[in-house]
Amino acid sequence: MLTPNRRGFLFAAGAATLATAVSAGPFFGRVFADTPTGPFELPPLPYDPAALEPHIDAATMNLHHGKHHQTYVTNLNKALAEHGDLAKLPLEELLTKLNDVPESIRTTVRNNGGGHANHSMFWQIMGAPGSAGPEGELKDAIDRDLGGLDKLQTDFNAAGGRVFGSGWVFVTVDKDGKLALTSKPNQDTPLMEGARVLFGNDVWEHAYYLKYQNKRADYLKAWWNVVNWNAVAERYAAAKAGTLTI
Ligand code: MN3
Repeated sequence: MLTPNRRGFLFAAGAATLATAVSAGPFFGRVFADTPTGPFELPPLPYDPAALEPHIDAATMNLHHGKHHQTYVTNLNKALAEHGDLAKLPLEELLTKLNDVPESIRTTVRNNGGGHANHSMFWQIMGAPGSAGPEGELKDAIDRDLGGLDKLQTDFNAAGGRVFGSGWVFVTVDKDGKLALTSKPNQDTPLMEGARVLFGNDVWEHAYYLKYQNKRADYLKAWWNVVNWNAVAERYAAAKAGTLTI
């Protein structure tokens, strides 16, 4: 039998679930009363799941966002359910304090917190094909620090090809606007070193396998068609202003 307290909790969680359902519609069916619904939440995709076709298919986007990313959020919230002090931290701060996270949940927080940060960035920096290339200060920085867009794409794709197993390729940006190329295994992110991510690409098989099967190089090449350079430029400006988070 449920205790009154437990019942009270379930009622409160139910109300929260209803509120979530109103704002996030399609995710309603995956929220359960005894699963914490916060503090971290799945951000909605900023475009239709089919918007990136033909380069990234809608089925991949639906699974990737609605299942994979949702699972990182759910597991992160579960791990932090009894660690209110850590749950209060902004994600980018939590990820720089992994050494302060209890050993019993540290790997879970690293993998799922990293996964939440990486994917939140990833949806934001993509968009419908046809974005104009980098312009202005962003273009200047790419020319200065990464040898221009053609060389960046060649080097970035090569780095993505070298990731053994699952991981990410990133371009980081510092407060002076300086850019650098790096890659990370699993769901690790430069945020864990206190750095900031300008943009990055997911080279886990779940990001491309439905459409590209084992041809990761084809996915890496096609992905540039859906980079939203306006969104990247906004992140670049935020980094220089010191306001870029995840
Ligand atoms: Mn992914």
